Amino acid sequence: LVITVLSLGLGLGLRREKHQIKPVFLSRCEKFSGNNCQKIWDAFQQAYVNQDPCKVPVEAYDPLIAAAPFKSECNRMLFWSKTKDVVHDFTEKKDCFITLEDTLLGSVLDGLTWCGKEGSSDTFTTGCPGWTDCENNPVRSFWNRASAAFAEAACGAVTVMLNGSIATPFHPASIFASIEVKKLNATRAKNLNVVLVTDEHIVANCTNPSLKDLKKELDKGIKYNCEEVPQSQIEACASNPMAPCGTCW
Ligand code: C8R
Repeated sequence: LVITVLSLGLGLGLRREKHQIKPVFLSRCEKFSGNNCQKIWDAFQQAYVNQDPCKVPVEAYDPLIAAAPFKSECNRMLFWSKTKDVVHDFTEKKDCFITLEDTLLGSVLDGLTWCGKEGSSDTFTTGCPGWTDCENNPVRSFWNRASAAFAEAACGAVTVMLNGSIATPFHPASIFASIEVKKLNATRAKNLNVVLVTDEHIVANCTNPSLKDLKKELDKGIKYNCEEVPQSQIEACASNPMAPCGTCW
């Protein structure tokens, strides 16, 4: 019995440990040198602890963004919508582009779920509202706030990988359409290069109506360009260490 109780307790403890967000946050954060990760954690937590998890506004993360601001990486910033896997396969293999997940805050929080509760100073990772359960949930407000700050920092030629296998590659409800495009500023960003990633089933090409909307929504002065690129070509480029960034596909 003693052994059973002990191993049960240990099992539960380990399981609880697995769901703890703070050690994950800190260890991912420490990979970026020159930061005070405890201070960044504190700024993160204050956004949502002790609050109704459906009432966390995007501004709640302002102190977090201030604690770990985005650097402008001219000509290297890459946005995406519905192309996460191909984009990160590419950025992992080749040092050409910076996505939000390559920054401290993006990499620390990628794939995580968190929320608080009124009357508690804890962080929870289960029982949190889903993306569409309520608009002002802690995870959605974070990505909205971080995406806005990341897009505001964009300069020079900006690239976005969109999905040519869906009917509306530039979807109004996406973060790219609803937040990032609106934050691209012509005094900083000079070009928007759309890479429409296609597979055997091309559903949308560069003449897609949603892309006309994208072009129209751009701040005047930002030059628009669109190219259709097969996913296989992007993968081949990612796997070729000799291929230069500019003329990779
Ligand atoms: N961005 C948004 N959402 C992000 C994200 C990110 O960097 N990183 C993660 N893990 N997520 P989508 P979109 C999660 O619909 O809406 C930035 C969020 O939990 O394919 O246009 C990034 O800079 C969210 O549920 O794309 C990029 O340019 C989905 O992934 C756009 O916004 C959003 O995936 C992508 O947002």
